[in-house]
Amino acid sequence: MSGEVSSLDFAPLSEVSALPGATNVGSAIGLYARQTAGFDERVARTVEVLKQAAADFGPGALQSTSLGVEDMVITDLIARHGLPIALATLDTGKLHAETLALIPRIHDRYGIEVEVFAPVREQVVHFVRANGEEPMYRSVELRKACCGVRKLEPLSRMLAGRTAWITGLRREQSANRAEVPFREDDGHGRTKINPLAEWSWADVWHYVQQHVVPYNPLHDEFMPSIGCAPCTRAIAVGEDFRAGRWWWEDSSKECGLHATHAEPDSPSATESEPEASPPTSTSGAQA
Ligand code: ADX
Ligand code: SF4
Repeated sequence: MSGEVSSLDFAPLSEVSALPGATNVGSAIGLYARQTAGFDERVARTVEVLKQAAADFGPGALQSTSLGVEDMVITDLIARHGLPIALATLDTGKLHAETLALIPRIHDRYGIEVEVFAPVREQVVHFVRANGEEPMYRSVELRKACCGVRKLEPLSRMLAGRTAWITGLRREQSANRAEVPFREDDGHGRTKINPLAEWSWADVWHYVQQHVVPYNPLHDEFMPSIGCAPCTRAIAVGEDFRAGRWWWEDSSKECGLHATHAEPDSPSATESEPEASPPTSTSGAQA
């Protein structure tokens, strides 16, 4: 599992998964963990970015964790280096049980509380009454409206009083994210810090293996990018990293949390729209 394999830096997920030596099928570590050239330097730069965030923003800095594997790596680094950075997550009400189970696991492992921000109940009730429980499949506008109620509104409360937020964005994740810097203006008066910007998928899993970082078991089921349950499926061989997110859409596949990296597409909607053909999930496909 170790050994320097420099040509694999930033390889697409499909190539990484196809490598000889990917023995432990069914384990994301077995499939993806590789030590590639410059790994230790990338870790060192990430630690510097996190330390600088703590120094520059103090209690104004917050780790925004989706509880996905990248965020678990960042949490491990925060804990390992004793950085005074708080953690918070957005519980949309549509997350997998496996995702939510990481909140107590983080506490058990690191002694850190994750503050949970949920949508406003009345807004959800109103939205569901107007549009149904799963309107996201009917149009991009309705999907974004759901993200608005379940993610963006709680995000604004989560970030209130904060000056910087730390995310797990990586350049390799999608074309939209190819330019992600270590630090940027989030367009709403805060600094967004992306300490894993230059990490590859192999780096992430190598770190998880090295440090036995707890992670969502859904990653072992070919879900590299995990969001809400109705909007996430497993990916198939050769598919992009984010192919399992909003897979029925031909859109920039962003929910608005990271608007600066999304294409400028459609606005929100709150009322019902005509039904389109239902999506078919390839859930369970093998990567
Ligand atoms: S998303 O915009 O498509 O949902 P993605 O799942 O790739 O984003 O996650 C990118 C980063 O956004 C995560 O590393 C995390 O910092 C933040 N993020 C995404 N979802 C959440 C969430 N539910 N709670 C807190 N932060 C989140
Ligand atoms: Fe709603 Fe799906 Fe957006 Fe989650 S990802 S808030 S379920 S549309």
